[in-house]
Amino acid sequence: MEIKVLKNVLDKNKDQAEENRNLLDEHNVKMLNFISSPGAGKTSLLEQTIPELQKTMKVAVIEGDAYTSRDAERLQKFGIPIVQINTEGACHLDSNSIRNAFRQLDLQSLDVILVENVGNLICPTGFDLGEGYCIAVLSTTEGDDKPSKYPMLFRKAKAVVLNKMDLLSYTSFEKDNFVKDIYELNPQVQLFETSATQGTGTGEWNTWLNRMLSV
Ligand SMILES: Nc1nc2c(ncn2[C@@H]2O[C@H](COP(=O)(O)OP(=O)(O)O)[C@@H](O)[C@H]2O)c(=O)[nH]1
Ligand SMILES: [Mg+2]
Repeated sequence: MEIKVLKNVLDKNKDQAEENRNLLDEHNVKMLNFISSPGAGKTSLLEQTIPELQKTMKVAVIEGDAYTSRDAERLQKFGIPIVQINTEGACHLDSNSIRNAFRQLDLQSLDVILVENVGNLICPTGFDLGEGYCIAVLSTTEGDDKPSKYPMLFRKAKAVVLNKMDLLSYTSFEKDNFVKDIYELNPQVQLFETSATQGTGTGEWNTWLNRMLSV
């Protein structure tokens, strides 16, 4: 019985995600779902990404957070539409909350929606939002074993951004192990190394992203 209930939840989510995807296609809007553990650097990466995308595209953000609007406040400086979703403790966004967020946006006027999911390496991965691609962010301070411990995310990601490269030498993070595990899980993945606070490595990331969103 319990299994049936869970399946229903996931089926319902999947159906709404497909509707979201169709709606985005109709309006020619691309959507990316940024997933990481809390503090890996999603918002910091968005702070490096939005001004570059803004040069050629109309960007909006959907911010997922358990309780606060702090990340949305950090992004206000870019003057773009931002919709905050507070999950009231839930550990992931779902496709219905994204559909509700769309109602606050003028999809016709947009080119790309960046979704910052709730910080968590497991739950957001099971809930399709209707995004085109999912982007995984991992930081060097979290340990090189995380891809093999949380394979679902790293299998599904179109790109993995290894952030906090400026701290690499202060950690025991073995980059070779990380790279080997990532490519074993996902041979097609795009891999980037950044320091989002220092703005290093973000040029390659932005170039790839711009190209990917322009096709
Ligand atoms: N040293 C360093 N700190 C970073 C980097 N990226 C983010 N941080 C810091 O890590 C903390 C969490 O970053 P944030 O972007 O809020 O992570 P989020 O929870 O994934 O959105 C903040 O204090 C950031 O300033 C980085 O590349 N290097
Ligand atoms: Mg954040």
